[in-house]
Amino acid sequence: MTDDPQLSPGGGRPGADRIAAAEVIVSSPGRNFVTLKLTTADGVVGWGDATLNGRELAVASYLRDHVAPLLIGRDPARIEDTWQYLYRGAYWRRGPVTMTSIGAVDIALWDIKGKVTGQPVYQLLGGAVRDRVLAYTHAAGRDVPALLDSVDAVRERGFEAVRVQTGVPGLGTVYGVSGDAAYEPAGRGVVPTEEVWDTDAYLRHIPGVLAAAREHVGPELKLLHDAHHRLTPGQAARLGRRVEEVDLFWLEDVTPAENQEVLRHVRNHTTVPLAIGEVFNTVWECQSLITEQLIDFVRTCVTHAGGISHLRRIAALADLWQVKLGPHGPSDVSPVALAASVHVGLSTPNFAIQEYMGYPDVVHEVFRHSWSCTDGHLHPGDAPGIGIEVDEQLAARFPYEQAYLPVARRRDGSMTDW
Ligand code: KDG
Ligand code: MG
Repeated sequence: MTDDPQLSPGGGRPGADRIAAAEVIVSSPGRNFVTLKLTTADGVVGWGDATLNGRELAVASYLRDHVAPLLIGRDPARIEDTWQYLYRGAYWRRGPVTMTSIGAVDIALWDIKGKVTGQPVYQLLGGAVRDRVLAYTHAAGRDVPALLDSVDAVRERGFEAVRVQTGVPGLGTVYGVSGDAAYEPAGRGVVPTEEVWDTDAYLRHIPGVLAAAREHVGPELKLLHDAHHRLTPGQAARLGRRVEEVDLFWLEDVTPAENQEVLRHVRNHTTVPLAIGEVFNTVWECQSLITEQLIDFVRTCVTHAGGISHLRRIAALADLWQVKLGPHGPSDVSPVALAASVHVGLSTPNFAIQEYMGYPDVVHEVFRHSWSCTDGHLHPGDAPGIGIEVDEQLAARFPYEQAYLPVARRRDGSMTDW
């Protein structure tokens, strides 16, 4: 700090351009979203996404109780300094709640900088390096015929890349095949529902499913599959080998990868492209996955991994090792975060693909956006900032409803990884 009474927190002199309000909006237009609104004294508004599926209120409290008071009076132009202040200035760092909060602030500050300068954020990030951003969406079915119908429907919408998930014989509900596209399987209620999971049954079934999908679509369509952290390194290595002929674009989250080193076993036994990282919150959680070239794609999300500034830092490290970015973007990542991610996608050389699950109409009405999705490609639009306007009155008509992803137990009743 300084002795000069004219200097305010965040550097510089107090003025009309300082952050005057930091508000957190929790709404549930079909599903829960946490949205940060920063307003400068002269009325410029910046939006950020702070949605953490199933832990929404923890982030809302972190922002309201611990971060908002620190932002008042700060200079919104100092994006990097604010990131460093919130990250290094707190003794308890990292983790999804902290990093999602920092991510929301960072996105909102980039939005303000764009509006103040009259530029879309991708221009401030160095300008477009591509004309549009490749997106993949989801196809799913309880069995193979239903899955192939779903793939056809996605192709008819113009998508060139599709994630394929199916039910498993003998199991009831299975991850990614809930039928409720709006909620990326989640149920309302105070306690999560429980599902039964059987890795052996999955491993017997899935290679045939992926082969059938490839046979059905021919060589060009990009096929992706998410194992959702359910395998050991040995199981993952065997699965990778068995599906090599399918020519997957990626096989996602084969292991939890909390221990990054275990991926080496998978890597040594299969050439199937590996994608990991939607649950990672910082570059340090994917550091050795990248520098040891244990993965091909890093899936960190702009919201959960510290915002635009930190996602760019992860991308920069990944670029040195020919690892590409393929950010998380299901329906629990709000249109605000999607906007931020697409600005990064348009301006980052090693950005490969953006997940895009889409949203029900009401979500588009609450979060009006300049981004668009046409023929399986996204573009952020050219509105200043990230290109989002939130209809706060409409959002207020949809109060928070407690909801959780289901949890999964093995046949013997023990818990399995999400
Ligand atoms: O909140 C959890 C979901 O975002 C997750 O299940 C989605 O794995 C997912 C994906 O790849 O979209
Ligand atoms: Mg996933």
